[in-house]
Amino acid sequence: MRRRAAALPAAVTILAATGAVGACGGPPAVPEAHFMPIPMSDVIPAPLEARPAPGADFHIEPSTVIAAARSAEVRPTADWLAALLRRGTGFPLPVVAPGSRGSGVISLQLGDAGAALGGEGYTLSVSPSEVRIRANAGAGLFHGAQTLRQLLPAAIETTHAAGPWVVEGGTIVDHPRYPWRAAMLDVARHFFSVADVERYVDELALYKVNVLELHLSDDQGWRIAITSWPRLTTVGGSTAVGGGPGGYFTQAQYREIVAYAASRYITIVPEIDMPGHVNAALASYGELSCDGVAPPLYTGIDVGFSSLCVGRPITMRFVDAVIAELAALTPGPYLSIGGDEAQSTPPSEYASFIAEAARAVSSHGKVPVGWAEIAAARLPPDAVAVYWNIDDAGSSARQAAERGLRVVLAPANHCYLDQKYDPSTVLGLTWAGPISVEQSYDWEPTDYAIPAGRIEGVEAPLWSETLTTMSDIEQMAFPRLPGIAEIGWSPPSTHDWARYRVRLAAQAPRWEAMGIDFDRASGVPWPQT
Ligand code: IFG
Repeated sequence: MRRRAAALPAAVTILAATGAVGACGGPPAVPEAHFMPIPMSDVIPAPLEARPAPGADFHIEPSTVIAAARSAEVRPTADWLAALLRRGTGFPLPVVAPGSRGSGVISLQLGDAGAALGGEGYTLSVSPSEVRIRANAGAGLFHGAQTLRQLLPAAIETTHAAGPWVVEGGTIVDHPRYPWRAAMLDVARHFFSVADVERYVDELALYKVNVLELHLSDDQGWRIAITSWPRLTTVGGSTAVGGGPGGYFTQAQYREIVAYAASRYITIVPEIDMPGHVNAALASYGELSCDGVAPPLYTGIDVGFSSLCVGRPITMRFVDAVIAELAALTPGPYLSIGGDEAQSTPPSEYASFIAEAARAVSSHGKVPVGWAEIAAARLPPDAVAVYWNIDDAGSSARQAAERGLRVVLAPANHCYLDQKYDPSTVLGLTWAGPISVEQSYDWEPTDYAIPAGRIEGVEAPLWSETLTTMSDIEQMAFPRLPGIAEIGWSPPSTHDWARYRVRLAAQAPRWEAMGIDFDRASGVPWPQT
């Protein structure tokens, strides 16, 4: 294991390396305490291939430039990378036309990266004169930039920090194992602001997550304005679990979130949960309830007690109107109809409702997504089923695969970030937990007897019954989310808890620099602060 400079201020580390003064100002430090760049093997998710080239390190200097075309495919990454590096180093780091020569170039190159890399893969080559990220598409350039970011000291996440800014020499060839590497955020039980959602998007981007499902409606709240059904938000969005003020996204705010996520190559999948989990909608429009009476707003955390009145004409008019408006606001290809825990919907009517709602999604140009129970219904072949309910021992996942659906694995006893780490965790639920960091990492999508060709990827849901702030989100998502992102991206051969826990611990200085309120959960050798 190559020694790595501890999280000392870089200047002190440099002095220690020269032996001029000891790391703490005392007698000269032991000679091997030389400045060491972050090793490629530390990157999370683990890259497909990483070949360090000792001594071929690249130094970002005041004279360094970023060479990138101004095309739509390249500009989001060039602008994002320039902003990060300028803020961290204080250097000008101008973005210049590609092909610029001279030393100290960070170049983003699009095209001819090899078909094996697909649209999300990249190569990263680091030599003393150039850092080169090459990819077939913008997403690959952006993922390469996240790897470059992780190869720089954590101080790059702060403002005008002291260098040196050294990137380990060598080459990385990388592309994801699965196309669907998702997080899910429940903004219905408790509402979160645009700023909170966009901060979470930035945190997801660091680990190459490329899908964020937004759980926009539930019993306790409806969180997206629907023009043709305004009381969904004015009434249905007016409260939350615990009786707080609730809230909702206007359509302009939702568009802002979607655009921000797209600039980080993250696709938003909006979820309107139905036919269950609909008390907020019923409280807004009594005509949607079978007895025609609007139930009171609900601020508890029970599930399974509400249902749309399936089979009634107004119900499908409602469903179609909501899906039509949401599809028009969503540039991504997917729209989720939820479908979970419909315990108050007559079982004989569940499948026909789901089939009709899925047809509405298709008719508005989107691919239906839902929790894996939807596999009971007739669905279009490209539909996506998200497996979560460990109480069915994987049967809903297998049924989805047998019916030709694409299956995303989100087994609640590994992926539900709303579960406590251990009994002492203040936040979180317990029904599928506790979920230690090891428990969240130590599983494989292939553990569920689903044909490999049916596995679309993984998802890490974060339900918000017990969460109210961004800090709460970060305490539950970090440090467990990066491991699920790694399972979705990296080759199974890299999947080793004993080595991963050390790589995970090395992320802590970066989270501290980013101000992420992560939980110093047990089982991980966190650096001493
Ligand atoms: N199950 C419910 C969620 C949420 C969760 C909390 C799904 C698909 C338990 N449905 O997970 O609404 O309450 O862990």
